[in-house]
Amino acid sequence: MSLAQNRLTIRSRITCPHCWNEFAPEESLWLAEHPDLIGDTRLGPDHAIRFLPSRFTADGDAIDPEGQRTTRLACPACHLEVARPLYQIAPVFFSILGAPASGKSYFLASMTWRLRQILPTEFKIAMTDTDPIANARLHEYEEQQFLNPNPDSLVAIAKTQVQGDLYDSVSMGSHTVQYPRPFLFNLQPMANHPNHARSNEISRVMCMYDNAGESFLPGQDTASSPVTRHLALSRCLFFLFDPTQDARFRRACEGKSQDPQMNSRTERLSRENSVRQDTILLEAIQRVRRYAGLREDQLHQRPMIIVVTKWDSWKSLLPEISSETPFVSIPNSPIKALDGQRIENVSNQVGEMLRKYTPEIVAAAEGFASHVSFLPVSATGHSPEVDPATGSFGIRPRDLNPYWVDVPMLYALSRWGSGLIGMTGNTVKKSSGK
Ligand SMILES: Nc1nc2c(ncn2[C@@H]2O[C@H](COP(=O)(O)OP(=O)(O)OP(=O)(O)O)[C@@H](O)[C@H]2O)c(=O)[nH]1
Ligand SMILES: [Mg+2]
Ligand SMILES: [Zn+2]
Repeated sequence: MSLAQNRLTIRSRITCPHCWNEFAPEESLWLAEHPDLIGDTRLGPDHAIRFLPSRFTADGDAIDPEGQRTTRLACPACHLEVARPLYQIAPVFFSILGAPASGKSYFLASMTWRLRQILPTEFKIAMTDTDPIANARLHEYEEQQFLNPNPDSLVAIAKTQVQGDLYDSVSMGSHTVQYPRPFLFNLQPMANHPNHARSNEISRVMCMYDNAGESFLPGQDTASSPVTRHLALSRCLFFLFDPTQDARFRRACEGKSQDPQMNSRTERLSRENSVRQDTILLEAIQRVRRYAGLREDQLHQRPMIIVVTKWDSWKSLLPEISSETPFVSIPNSPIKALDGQRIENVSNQVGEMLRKYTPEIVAAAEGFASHVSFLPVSATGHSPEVDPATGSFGIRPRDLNPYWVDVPMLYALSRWGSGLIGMTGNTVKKSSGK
């Protein structure tokens, strides 16, 4: 088949980042290029026809029924486009879950912005958009927050909706299915990375989603809206726990936090915000068990990181922890390593704090995942203020000062990844080759 004739190394199985169906590369459909070939059975009249080709160019690209050469591929099940790098580089899925307003979208935007800067400079890893169009929403978030031409104006990332332009609708004949748009990044070692020679083996396409908190509530993931099925594929689950939504944390922070989210909530507000965070966590655990076919008593052999968000608002509870970056230089090496000891120390302290105020969260996580860490992050480094124009919270770009927002992902990539990032005691060393 043509794809195999292609000079590129082709993976034997591809996982669709939209519908998570697994397929062989030769089952791929191609997108017609000819302008007359419009109207796809699954995606609708505005989309290029998907077809199984019978003619190919010498380079292994397909030729559409009108004779035009095409390079774009699609999943045979959902017909959505599958970016080319997924045919060559192994994917690694990460799930970000948490209650509405726990800080998922801010975390994602701040994390990807920060990773784009430090992965090349500190760790000699190139991070590029696998598909810039698919990542457009994240670009908007990053630009609004970090490249805003009006750094004094109040801006806000909108609440993530359960439907709309973050989703693709696919017609499956009798019914329509809504899939969340993935955010995809290529992570590849640069020429001066010690494992550059093993690039094929250690590079990854990092794949994440921005779900609405409501989608993690019981009954909200359905056959027609299977928006959280990535949970089962996730290399590491990031559960975002927001202390400002917990009455016990709010009480403990009384008089010690400037953040309006920490103010004791009026009865109306607390009723509106009555999603209990342990409900979200337990429901996510049930879903992973279901999708991954685990028994009730089986530990999931994947790690979970409890990411404790909005650190700026509760940092007075653990004043001895410093928010400086936990990176260390490696002698005679251009790359840094993560300070594993320091990160684990912080994890132990944050874990103890959660055990004190919200023991049910810790118990649920530890009863499920094979390894649980507790990492604090602040996506903004600053409390939001009420925007008089909208009545909702906003932040001034000038005030942004994220801390540790990249640490959970770096830690996951380092501990459970492929050799892209090292950790003290387990640094990335030049391999003897294979
Ligand atoms: N103090 C503080 N507030 C934050 C931080 N990150 C987010 N927030 C606030 O938390 C609120 C919710 O953040 P989002 O990222 O939109 O929450 P979400 O989890 O995406 O919520 P949904 O989209 O509804 O599921 C916003 O009003 C932010 O201003 C942070 O690091 N510190
Ligand atoms: Mg959101
Ligand atoms: Zn698909």
